Amino acid sequence: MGAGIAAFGGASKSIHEKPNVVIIYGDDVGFGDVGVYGSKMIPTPNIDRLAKEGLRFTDGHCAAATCTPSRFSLLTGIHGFRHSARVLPPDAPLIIPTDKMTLPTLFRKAGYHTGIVGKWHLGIGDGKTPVDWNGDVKPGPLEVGFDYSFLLPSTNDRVPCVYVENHRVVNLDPYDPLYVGNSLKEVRKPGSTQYPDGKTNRDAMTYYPSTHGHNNSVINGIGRIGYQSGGKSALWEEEQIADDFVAKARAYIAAHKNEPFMLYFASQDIHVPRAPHPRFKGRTKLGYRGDAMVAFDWAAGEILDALEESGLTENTIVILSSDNGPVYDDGYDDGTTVLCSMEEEDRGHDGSGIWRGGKYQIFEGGTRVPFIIRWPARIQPGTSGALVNQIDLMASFAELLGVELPEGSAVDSRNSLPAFLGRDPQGQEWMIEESFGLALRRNEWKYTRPVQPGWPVGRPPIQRALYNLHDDPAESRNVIENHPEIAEEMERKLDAMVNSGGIRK
Ligand code: NG6
Ligand code: CA
Repeated sequence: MGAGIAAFGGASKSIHEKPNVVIIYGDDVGFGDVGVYGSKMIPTPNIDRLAKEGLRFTDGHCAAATCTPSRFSLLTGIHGFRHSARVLPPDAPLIIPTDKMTLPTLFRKAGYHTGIVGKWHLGIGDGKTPVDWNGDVKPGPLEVGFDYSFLLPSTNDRVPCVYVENHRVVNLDPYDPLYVGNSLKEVRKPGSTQYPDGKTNRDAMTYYPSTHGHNNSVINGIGRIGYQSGGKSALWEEEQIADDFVAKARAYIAAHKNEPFMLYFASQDIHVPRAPHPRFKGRTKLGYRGDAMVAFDWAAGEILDALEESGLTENTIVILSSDNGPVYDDGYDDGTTVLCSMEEEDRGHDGSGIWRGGKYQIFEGGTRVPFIIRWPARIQPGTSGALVNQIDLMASFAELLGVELPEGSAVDSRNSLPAFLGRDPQGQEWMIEESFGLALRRNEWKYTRPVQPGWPVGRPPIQRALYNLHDDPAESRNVIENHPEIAEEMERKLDAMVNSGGIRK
């Protein structure tokens, strides 16, 4: 059991109680977007408080530099590249295997109630029969271990722009059936509300225009990826999404305060189209993106308050992190690019902090994200430089809760519990970073290599390179010529990790 709960049996009453777990997951929130990680232009008092009361990692990672593979790895303990997990289109089927242990089934096995509120983006449906958006919308989260689910099914820039609670679209009018597809033809059904096509009707994009793509169905004045018809009464209100998710999370916490629970709270902030509630507008000088970050911080604070109101603060593990690094123009002309800088020029705010690059990129900014764990009963507040990754949460929770991970499940997840509890300052020795290619980390070294055969080429294309992050955090000097033996060793190790099929295959 090592550092697990049983090892602490008898010490005090609270130790016998299973801790609740709440994962607060930001979308496209970068390392440099949080006050305690160095942001000066975005106030994040709630996240800063969480960090002060918890353990803040400075080398904490999501598994990949985009959403779907990161979330896939968080919930399965498997690298996205093993399952071709890429950013999914709106009508994609469920990509989480239903026959493997997942993060929520692990918690279920330990006697927990499990809930998800927020963005899913891991597909819905079996891939054989089309999803019936007017009937039972499945298989989805309930089929891979969640007992309760309130979803934004894809992303906020993709259709359908409706919530799904458990198996049903919320507020759907049966006389205005909902259809979702990849072409206008697929969804042109008589009797269902038709939305303007952004390609032929750019004026319909009244919230702000799209810059590239995002010009299929225009809903709430915003062009989306994919086509939808019907479901008018079920449409979410853009500026209300954060409040809707917080209300559902609060209700979930209140309803389950007397049993152990695991809540995965996946905010849509600060993903495009950024549409913070009017009360957040103008709270920063960084426009929609900065204000959306204030909204995310507010939501985190609401969840901390909800835990406190239910008397759960002491024995709840709160993890706050993000699914990938920052991005400015991600398809809408919301003004961000003129207000922020990734690194070209100092405009006072850099979403990836001192790290290079961001979302979609193999540079550190792609996966090195805010990563904070608070557990007042067991974790000493502080800062840790340990190398940790969200993909290792499954094996770490398995260790903590005394659940055995079956062969073939969570094949890439390694026990990092001592690091997560603040007792191991090193963390993992080796760690894969994924984007449109792979990188391997070890101590100060980072080895990157070009795209896997058959993968889309990244922006910018990945080089075979070796960086020393200690001397060169900006990844500006490829020192592969100076240290060919280190690069070769890392390449061999990376090949072995990729080709072995995982540690629990
Ligand atoms: C990209 C979209 C981007 C965003 C991203 C997914 C275009 C041109 N860009 O394909 O706007 O939706 O996918 O973001 O369509 S993520 O955070 O869910 O990975
Ligand atoms: Ca994302």
